[in-house]
Amino acid sequence: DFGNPTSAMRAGPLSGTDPALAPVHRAIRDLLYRPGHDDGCLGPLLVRLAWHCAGTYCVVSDTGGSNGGAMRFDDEANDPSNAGLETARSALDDLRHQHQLSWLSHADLYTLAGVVAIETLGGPKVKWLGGRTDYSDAREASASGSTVGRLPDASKDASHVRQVFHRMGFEDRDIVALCGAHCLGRCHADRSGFEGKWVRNPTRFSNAFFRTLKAHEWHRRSLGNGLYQFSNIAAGASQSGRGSVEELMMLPADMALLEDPAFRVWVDKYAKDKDLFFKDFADAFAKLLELGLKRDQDGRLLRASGPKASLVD
Ligand code: ZEM
Repeated sequence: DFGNPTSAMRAGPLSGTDPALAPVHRAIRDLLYRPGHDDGCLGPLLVRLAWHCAGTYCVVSDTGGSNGGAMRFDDEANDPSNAGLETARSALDDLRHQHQLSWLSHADLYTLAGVVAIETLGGPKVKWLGGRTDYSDAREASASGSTVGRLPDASKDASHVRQVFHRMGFEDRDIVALCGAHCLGRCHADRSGFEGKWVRNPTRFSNAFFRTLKAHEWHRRSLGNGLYQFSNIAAGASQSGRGSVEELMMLPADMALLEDPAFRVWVDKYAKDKDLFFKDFADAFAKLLELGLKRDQDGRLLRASGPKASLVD
């Protein structure tokens, strides 16, 4: 059946090692280095896109998740949590057009791009399976109810973080591992209201988020928009003191990982053991991208949250 072009067209690739995906991997890698973008790299934004596509999943109602590509339509596109992600979507939509990838769903491309970015920026290989289908229009996308407001709020504490990730079906160990993705990229005042980067090199996937979290004394800093974040530089630090230190930041929700004793166990382990972090992150990120997708032994979708068209009998 694998060799049957009709079924391949309909179902898309199943496995991340499908040879048809090699040029797609290359095209995504070529997209990463963008002189005009933050730190010259689109990778962190692509990782955030994949996470926000999948992180709307709810285990109880079996709604949300990456299947369907709902962020292409207004409701999810306009969720304030998704501010800034249109840049990532339009870069991938252009890529899909240029490389004639109509056989690959947007939902597959948005998740695959995150996986390719993580690996290219020095992170672990994440297992990825295809076969997601797209909602055909906004009506279909909103038919199963809105998922707006389901992503975590950075200004909140450990209990909020647990609540949101439990809704997806994750436990403490996965939660902390997933948050290690804050080794990549930045916060933007005009998107989330927070600003700055977590680690010194924000285009290299590593366990630096955990090492940095533990390495500094963090000082609360008000941002003038009602929000506050944490800085490695004290408010009163002299200009000469500042000169030699690069300013880094943590969100209140990042600090919760340090302050909550059960989260802290994993922060300590991942700060010490990069291989353990890479393994746990790869497992948790793969699980994130599969939320809502039920497959048979061969990887074919049996059932999926999202569009009805994705049901396979
Ligand atoms: Zn993030 N994240 N995130 N995150 N995130 C931001 C940026 C990035 C939270 C959060 O509020 C924010 C995960 C978990 C959580 C990335 C990946 C992953 C920003 C900054 C905020 C506010 C947005 C802006 O202003 O541009 C919270 C509260 C989280 C959990 C408690 C998980 C899980 C991720 C992936 C596995 C990435 C890569 C970025 C950087 C984006 C960029 O543009 O550079």
